[in-house]
Amino acid sequence: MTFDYAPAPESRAVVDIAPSYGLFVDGEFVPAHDGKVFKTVSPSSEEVLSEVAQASAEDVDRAVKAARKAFEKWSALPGAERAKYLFRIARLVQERSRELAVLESLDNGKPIRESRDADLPLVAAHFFYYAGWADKLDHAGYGHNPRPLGVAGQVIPWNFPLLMLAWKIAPALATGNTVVLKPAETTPLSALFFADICRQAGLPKGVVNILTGDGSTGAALVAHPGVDKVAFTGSTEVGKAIARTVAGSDKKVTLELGGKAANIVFDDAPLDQAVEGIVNGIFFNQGQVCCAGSRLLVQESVAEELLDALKRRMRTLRVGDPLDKNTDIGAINSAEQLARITALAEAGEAEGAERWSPSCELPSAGYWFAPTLFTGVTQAHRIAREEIFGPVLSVLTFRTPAEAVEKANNTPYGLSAGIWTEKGSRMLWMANKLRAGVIWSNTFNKFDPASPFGGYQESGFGREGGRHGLEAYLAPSSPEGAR
Ligand code: TAP
Repeated sequence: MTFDYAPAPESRAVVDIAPSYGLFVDGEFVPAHDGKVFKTVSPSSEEVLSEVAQASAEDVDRAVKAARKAFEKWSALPGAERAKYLFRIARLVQERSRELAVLESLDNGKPIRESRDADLPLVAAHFFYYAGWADKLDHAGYGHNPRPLGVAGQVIPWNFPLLMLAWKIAPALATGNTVVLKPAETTPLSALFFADICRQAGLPKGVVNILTGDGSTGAALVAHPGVDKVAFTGSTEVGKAIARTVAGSDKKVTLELGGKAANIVFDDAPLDQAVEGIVNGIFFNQGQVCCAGSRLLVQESVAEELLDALKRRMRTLRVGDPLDKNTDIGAINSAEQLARITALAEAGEAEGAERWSPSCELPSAGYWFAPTLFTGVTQAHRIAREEIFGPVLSVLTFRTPAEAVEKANNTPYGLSAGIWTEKGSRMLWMANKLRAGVIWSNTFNKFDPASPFGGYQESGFGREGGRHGLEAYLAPSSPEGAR
């Protein structure tokens, strides 16, 4: 099927988007029980891309039952057999990565350079990585016969739709669990495309089910008594609601929530490199990244020099069409998110911080926010405390390493941090003192499927990625397996 509206530019014609999609349940695309649908819109043009089924509690029940039925055979398969399916999925993601990258950029608004060079390679890498684990679990300290938990109910956000799906589905399947996944309302398309890949890979029916819908679909999924494991990535507010829902049940839960990371630059840091790291830290994916380096802490003695260089670099950033390969900053994912960013930036000005953006023309249709820098920020300002989830950087200064630690840790979150210094001893000292699940040194936003990722405090609990990511989907099965 082709687009039934505006003529598709060349790069957009790479992927066929159907005018409507059903839910993916028990290996088939089916309409919602009550026939409800919603529209998914391209945030860069406000065009309707497709109409998607809205899953209700009945659909959740149907999908959980399908996953339960599939679980018996899937969990009984030897790990090496499960691995074959995961390897097949990984290869299909690679083969179809052009289509997927365009689809992701259309539905999410992120620059094609990022979806093509970051999201898609990481998605394939996750499936390859966990495929490699599937037949090794017996020998990796998980007991003689590690038990999967059963049906995993997974709810994901819109900022990395396909990558979050891979983080959730790959370890679940490798460990023998089956899945019901709900993508975010504003970015359902790549998950539905992935459902097609599951069919292409010959994955048994019911092992992966995709339910598109809104928050009510997610709430019904996490509350369903047939779900054994809940994996959630999203806001701290919804994470807390989910924790309350599952309290008292024996569901296992992992929550990946918000962040307010400090990117800390010392006076001995390679400043050019640090500028690139700061830009990547806050403008990658329009700053809609849970681990974004949204607070720049710079040592006072180099603050002026660093900020001059940063402003020069920001002037070169190109904001615009996500499908243009030269674009650095794409569209904000939704009108609601744009309103949230706008309100917080206005609060920054109202509270007395100094706002600066390079001059840049923003397209008239779609949701856009210019890259923005705030100086004169104090720890009391909302822009220093609250997650903005947009291309807005708050700059604070410090004099001593101890002061940097105190300011970096002055947040209810604890997901990530960055340190820029030439001194190895200082890196290690800082890494010990910072309360953050992930700490980067002289780099930022570096991801690897073999590394665990997750937070402290209001950033959630549990780890995804690496060997730790398997544990969230396994139960010890025998006394020797118990840890
Ligand atoms: P949320 O509103 O929390 O949405 C996340 C997902 O939960 C969406 O699929 C959403 O559906 C669903 N949902 C909403 N209400 C629900 C409920 N009561 N019960 C169950 N599911 C529900 O977050 P968002 O606005 O999409 O994403 C932004 C936030 O996510 C930021 O705070 C960001 O830091 C955080 N985030 C964290 C991480 C990690 S790894 N820590 C990664 C990405 C994002 P709808 O889309 O239909 O609302």
